[in-house]
Amino acid sequence: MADLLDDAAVTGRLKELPNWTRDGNEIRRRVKAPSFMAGIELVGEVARAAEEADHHPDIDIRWRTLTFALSTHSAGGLTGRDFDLAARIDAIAERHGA
Ligand code: H2B
Repeated sequence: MADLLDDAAVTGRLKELPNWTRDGNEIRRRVKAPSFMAGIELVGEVARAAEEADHHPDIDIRWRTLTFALSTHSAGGLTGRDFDLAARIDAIAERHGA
């Protein structure tokens, strides 16, 4: 099981991910896609990355605004798996012009 990160480690990892903010046991990022369908395609690609990592974000879709939230439920907080997937979501968002 992935190790829970302490506050200092979370702060350190967040410095590499300026689009993400911490909200308690989660990190979250809002993404504005160029269109609704571009957002849906972006979500599809995030879903494939999530399956590959066996780690899954909560996803909120409102027209072309997407919110991704990550937490490691089995560890009861934030682990390296959340930050690794966050970096992948950033790369996917960038490729989709978001
Ligand atoms: N995703 C997230 N975000 N947190 C988890 O703890 C988690 C998950 N656990 N995806 C995984 C699946 C677990 O259920 C499987 C068995 O590895």
